[in-house]
Amino acid sequence: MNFIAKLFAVIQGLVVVLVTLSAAPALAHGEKAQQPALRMRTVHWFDVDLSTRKLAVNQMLVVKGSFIPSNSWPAHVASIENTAYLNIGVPGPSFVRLDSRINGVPTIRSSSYERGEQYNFEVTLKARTPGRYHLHPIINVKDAGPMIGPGIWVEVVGDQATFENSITTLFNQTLNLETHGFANAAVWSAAWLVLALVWFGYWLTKLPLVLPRYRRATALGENADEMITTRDRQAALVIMVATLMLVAGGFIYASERWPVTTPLQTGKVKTPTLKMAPSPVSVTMDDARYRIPGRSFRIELTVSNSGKGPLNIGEFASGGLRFINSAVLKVTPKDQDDLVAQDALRVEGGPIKPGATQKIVIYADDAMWETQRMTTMIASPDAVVAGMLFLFDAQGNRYPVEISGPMIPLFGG
Ligand SMILES: [Cu+2]
Repeated sequence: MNFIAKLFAVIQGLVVVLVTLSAAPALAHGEKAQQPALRMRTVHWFDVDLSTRKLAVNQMLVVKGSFIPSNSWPAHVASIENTAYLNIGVPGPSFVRLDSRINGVPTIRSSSYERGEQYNFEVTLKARTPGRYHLHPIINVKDAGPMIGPGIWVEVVGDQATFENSITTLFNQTLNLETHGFANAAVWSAAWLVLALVWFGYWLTKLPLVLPRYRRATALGENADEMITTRDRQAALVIMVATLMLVAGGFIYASERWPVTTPLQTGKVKTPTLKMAPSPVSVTMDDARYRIPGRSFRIELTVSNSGKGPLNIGEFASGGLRFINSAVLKVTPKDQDDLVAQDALRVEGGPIKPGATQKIVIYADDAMWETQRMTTMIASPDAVVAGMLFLFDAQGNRYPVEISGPMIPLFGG
């Protein structure tokens, strides 16, 4: 074997090893792969929950929650303030979506969402295919891609054969959307395939093809058109007339059969922002350091409280990870993949007294930074982090506020 051949053999071996290693059970579907900056500085999701974790085919599932587009949205990522669309990320067509609303507005179409404003969403799904799914709310931002919300496991039981998905049209026809139009699509696909095969078959009769014909065409140079015979032109004419007749005939038939049609609605709707009570909290992030060996985030804040009672910091949430201060807030994980660290937020310098402006230091320490691959943020050329801080008063009222700023990585100590 010469050197090149040996090299190829080694590469081939490596490929086999890599493919075998990657065949371990893959339950996640890429949520960890998204850049930390995209997860921390685009959409802050919270209160996401499902009406049930287990349901049968044909039963309804309501996905509810809130989101706030980040004020620190990266400049190089297309903005949610242009065009965005709320969706549900779930493997395959396992549900059908019957209704979807943001701040009460139906989101059949795209909309745009303002940074720093809160939006409450509610999506109603009907279970279609039995299975166990990791379901995420998603906002697709035009030119930027999907911004993925927290995932929750849901199980669908039953038999897909019993699935019903019928609608009544404005003309009182009942249509079964599982099968409606299928025969039509199949017949048209077959018709075009047959026509294409006839065209292809005609040219196959002119063997030998490809290289011999190419050589002949090259040899003939400017006179290569001589290779096209009168019979070829006649065949082309027949195929062309058949194609045009199919198109025109199909159009005339469809407009006779269905005289009234409404096109799919593709415009944009306007979503009003929520009228929120003025928040008593204002926060600036003075310093943020991520200590790599300790998987520890230390953030210095200046917090002002213009309210009437003391405020405590109960939660810091960033990039889909939730760090809870258990002295203030009790949170039970929804399932084994819920990204909640129930006792991972340490707060120094609180509570924030009414009327006061205080320096606070918070520590969000958990291995999740590493296991959820958030630590690659240290490799970002734009190392700015953002997250939501949730403050609580003595009555249990919650005040969400976004914090953001540059982050400095620490490699030791
Ligand atoms: Cu998932």
